[in-house]
Amino acid sequence: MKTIKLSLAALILSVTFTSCTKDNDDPIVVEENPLADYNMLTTLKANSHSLEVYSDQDQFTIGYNELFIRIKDEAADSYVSDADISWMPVMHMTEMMHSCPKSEVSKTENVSVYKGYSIFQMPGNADEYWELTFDYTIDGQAYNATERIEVTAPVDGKKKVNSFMGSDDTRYILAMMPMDPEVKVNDFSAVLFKMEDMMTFPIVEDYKVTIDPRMPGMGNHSSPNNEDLNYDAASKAYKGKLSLTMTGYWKINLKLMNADDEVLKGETVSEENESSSLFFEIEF
Ligand SMILES: [Cu+2]
Repeated sequence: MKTIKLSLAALILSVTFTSCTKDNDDPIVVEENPLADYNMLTTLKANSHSLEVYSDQDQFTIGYNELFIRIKDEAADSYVSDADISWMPVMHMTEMMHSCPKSEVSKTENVSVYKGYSIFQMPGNADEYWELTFDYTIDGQAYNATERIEVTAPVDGKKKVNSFMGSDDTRYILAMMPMDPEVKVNDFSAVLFKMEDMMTFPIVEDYKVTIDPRMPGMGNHSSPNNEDLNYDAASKAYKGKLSLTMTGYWKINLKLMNADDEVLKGETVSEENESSSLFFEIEF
């Protein structure tokens, strides 16, 4: 993961500049974009503000999207710090509307950059689309902005999110967190939510996700030293280890268990049953 560049160089530059131009009352402050290494996915223009949404990815896709937000005050031509931001993604389908799991929007070490994540469970199409709404407060004044966004299936076509009904008649969403797979024992994380209603998706704590990575193209062999995903309260994610012994296509078979170790979804892989109905995919 990239880190957000602090504008230290810009600060030094502007101080130097100011001291050399005592005649000029209005020194130019050169501000480096702290998100220069990211892609700007969309800009919402409203209330004389531009809300810029950035990501490591080059588009909104189904699954886990880590997003960064900046608010530009168009009149002052500067970025707003100390805003309070909340957001709501809503999918407008032909028969209904629904939201998706998402984090709060929080501040980062750079005062003009805010961040959060959103987990889209399905892509838009010609008749059905996602809309992103921001409610934000600057200096006690409340604003909002809404814009339609394109949410696409991942470029590599691999499954990174599961939306399913558990054996307890609860609908869950389980998403893999982004990782750069390598031939080694990798850190591996996922986030789990339940669908309380169309608009509410709380995090599910203290369940367990077992993993069984297999290479279906090579006799469905597995790998040693995997560790099942257990809930980590600090990060509110499920964490474990994924062992990948070679490059290629891996199907990571999963089972979701509740706190009583009852299986809510997924099956054990065996000679007779080559895969689970709950899985992620990786190809590298
Ligand atoms: Cu939908």
